[in-house]
Amino acid sequence: MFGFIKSKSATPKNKNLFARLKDGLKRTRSNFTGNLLNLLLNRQSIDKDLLEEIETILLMADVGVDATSDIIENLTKHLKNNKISEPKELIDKLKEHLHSILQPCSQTLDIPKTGSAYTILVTGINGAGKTTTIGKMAHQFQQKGYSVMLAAGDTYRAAAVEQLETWGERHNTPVISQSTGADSASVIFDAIKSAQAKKVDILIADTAGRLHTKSNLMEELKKVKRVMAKADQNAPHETMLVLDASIGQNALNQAQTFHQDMNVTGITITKLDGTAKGGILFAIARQLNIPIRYIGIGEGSEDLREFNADNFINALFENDSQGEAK
Ligand SMILES: Nc1nc2c(ncn2[C@@H]2O[C@H](COP(=O)(O)OP(=O)(O)OP(=O)(O)O)[C@@H](O)[C@H]2O)c(=O)[nH]1
Ligand SMILES: [Mg+2]
Repeated sequence: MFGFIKSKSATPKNKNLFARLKDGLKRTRSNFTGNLLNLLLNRQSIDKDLLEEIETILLMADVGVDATSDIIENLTKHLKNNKISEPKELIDKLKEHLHSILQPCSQTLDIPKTGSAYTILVTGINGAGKTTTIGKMAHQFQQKGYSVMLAAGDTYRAAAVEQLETWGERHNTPVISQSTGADSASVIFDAIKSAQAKKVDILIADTAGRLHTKSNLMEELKKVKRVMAKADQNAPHETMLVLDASIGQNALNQAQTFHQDMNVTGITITKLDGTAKGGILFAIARQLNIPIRYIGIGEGSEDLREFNADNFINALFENDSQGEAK
């Protein structure tokens, strides 16, 4: 039903993963796409209130002002140019447009397995989910056959090093650390040198959480980046920003400031399982056009998913009979 995005025949494992994605997104499904579908399936005729109601649902779901006006404009044109009598005929158009907003940002990390220490610098505000995301990513990369090393670059928060070391022990991943209070840039520099010497495929560096509005802390992060480039002129290969979806539009402000200061090359959006504000992905994609690498839909290792626009849209819209597109 309402599917324009082709689903390949789903294996039981894919079905299970897709069901977990849908379940992880259930609050956004009910608040956002659930409300849209209710409106379009139950309304008998198209009037000017309908577009206003669609607009309100989009704004309430944190899709953001710009993406919402694009969508309403697109629907208005579609209504003008086509003979449409029933609201439900708008569903595919809406789905298609939402998909087209996310599609350019649907780019997974493509890392060569050459033992040349591809470095990922992970940044974001306090509690966004950086350290947890690093632990999950490390596990997934190892499962794909990459060798991984972690750098405990959060030398600020007490127990941050231990938290990363616990993830390291869980999956047998080496962690390079110094004591709390050490210089973050020097820990990460040493880690790059060690990863190069050991011919590790991927080095993931944690950093301390910091508010994007604190300029001294952002300067410190820029210094980390400069020092990394001394160990490898292409490092960091990926500057990843971790954003907590549950803060809605604030995530957009954070992303804009981090991007100005750090030239972010990839985004991970966490905690989608606990929020109805999943529409924030559309706002971020529309506004920043930076690849969304992963989404977090829970606390387990498998609850970090490579972001895929087809799967995300299908999971938001489709009924239980449809499978994963990938
Ligand atoms: N439900 C849910 N919880 C998550 C997700 N990602 C992270 N968390 C939880 O969010 C909390 C904070 O995660 P951390 O990884 O410690 O966050 P951080 O950004 O490293 O925090 P600081 O180091 O203090 O800046 C932890 O309790 C995580 O388990 C997610 O996708 N879903
Ligand atoms: Mg942390």
